[in-house]
Amino acid sequence: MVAKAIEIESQIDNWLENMKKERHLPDYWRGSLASFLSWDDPGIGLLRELVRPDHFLPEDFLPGARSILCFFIPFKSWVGHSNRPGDFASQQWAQAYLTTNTLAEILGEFLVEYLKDKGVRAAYPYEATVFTADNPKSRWSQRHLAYFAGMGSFGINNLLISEKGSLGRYFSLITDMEVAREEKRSPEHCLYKIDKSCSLCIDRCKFGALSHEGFDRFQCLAQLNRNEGSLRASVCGKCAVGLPCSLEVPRIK
Ligand code: B12
Repeated sequence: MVAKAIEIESQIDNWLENMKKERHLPDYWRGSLASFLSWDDPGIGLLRELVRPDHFLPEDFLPGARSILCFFIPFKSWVGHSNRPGDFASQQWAQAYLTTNTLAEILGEFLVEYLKDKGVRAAYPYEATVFTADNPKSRWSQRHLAYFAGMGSFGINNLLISEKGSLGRYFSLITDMEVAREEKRSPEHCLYKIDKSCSLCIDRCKFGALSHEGFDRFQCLAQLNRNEGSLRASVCGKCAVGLPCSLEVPRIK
């Protein structure tokens, strides 16, 4: 392996630090997490069942694909705290979302060049952000890929809880670098799934999207659209902030 996950993490962190200085950005991010997933991991075959029948396969982005580099850019606690009060998302939450999404594409191009210098071909899945209001599911699910790369477990709020919590954003690259085929699966991190000792995220959703009956993605999308009206960003995040799983793996009581 010519590039290790820990090496990629430091490349991401240095790049974000330079961007922050160059563009005088607020201090949004904690240190990133990265993990590689082998192209022939059984999880990849499941994506067309778990997400949507036309989910992309690695080679759709890169002929000769051999691995997926998944990475998580976690937000600092103040970003989450800013979003606690009220029913509408905070300006800071919206800005952190927009800035991180915009930079992620440029970061992706930087990593593609970085890997190219090491003789590795890579591609950035720009289509990952595309979905329609009638079917709010992507053809490249960053969480499910990161799950199969062992980066975390799903909370009852559908968010992937990494070792640095769920507060942040997941991205990925497809590469032709061979990686060890090992089934990495994270231990369970959601307290509700462990012993039903927490369902705060459900209490926090006031919009009929998240309940003990399940998740209504259309109710959720409707609230995101309401926020977009005032914040110019399709966000909410009330089910993600100020929770035991937001910033770390929750400790079992
Ligand atoms: C479409 C979309 C939406 C839709 C639908 C959300 C959803 N849960 O699917 C809407 C518009 C409603 C939405 C809302 C939000 N989103 Co959104 N969204 C996406 C997008 C573009 C695609 C998601 C997708 O394809 N979903 C597919 C369906 C199938 O996912 P699912 O129903 O949650 O999957 C469940 C099943 O698979 C189930 N399951 C059942 N059996 C099995 C078996 C196995 C083995 C497994 C693994 C799973 C499984 O477990 C999963 C979780 O419950 C991704 C970016 C990307 N390209 O991945 C961001 C993404 C999921 N969103 C994100 C965020 C943060 C939000 C919001 C908080 C808004 C905000 N930013 O303020 C809310 C939270 C909604 C919620 N609580 O689920 C983040 C989540 C980060 C994290 N820590 O997990 C993502 C990953 C963006 C990013 N780049 O980081 N979003």
